[in-house]
Amino acid sequence: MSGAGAPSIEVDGSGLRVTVVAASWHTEVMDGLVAGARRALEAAHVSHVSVVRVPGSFELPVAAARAVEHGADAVVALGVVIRGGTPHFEYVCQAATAGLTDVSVRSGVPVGFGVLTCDDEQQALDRAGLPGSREDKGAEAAQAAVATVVALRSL
Ligand code: DLZ
Repeated sequence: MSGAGAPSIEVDGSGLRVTVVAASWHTEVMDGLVAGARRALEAAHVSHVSVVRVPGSFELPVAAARAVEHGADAVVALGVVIRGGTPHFEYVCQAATAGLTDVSVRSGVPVGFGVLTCDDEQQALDRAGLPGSREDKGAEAAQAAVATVVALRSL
């Protein structure tokens, strides 16, 4: 999937409580994603930000569900899954994607999807919001989560 066509999102998230749930595999990329999400939330004036680390992307849905139970207005889910030589990649990606979708749709709480699913580490670094990266997927996921809270409130 290309990053071309991404919208420019500017929203005011003042007063919102946002929880960032972040996996821990692939440290350098994850540090970039978490930092990007923090920058975007600060730019959106979100002052109540908490970050919860879980071991892997497979654990993101249960952490997102708990964040919702604890009153988060939005969740930002961040992870990096790198394809290996076995079908494990597909199972972890599928579980994370389906689980996060389920949490969001069932609860009505937006979950920004910042899980990178890449063929190799370079693809992930290119999207991690680090110096030299072409894209900042942590920031994009945070902006999407906050923008969706605002959009849902207008309905
Ligand atoms: C096991 C595993 C593997 C092989 N690769 C990744 C990965 O690239 N990214 C990631 O976030 N997690 C990976 N995991 C760990 C699983 O997500 C999960 O934490 C374990 O299977 C334990 O439940």
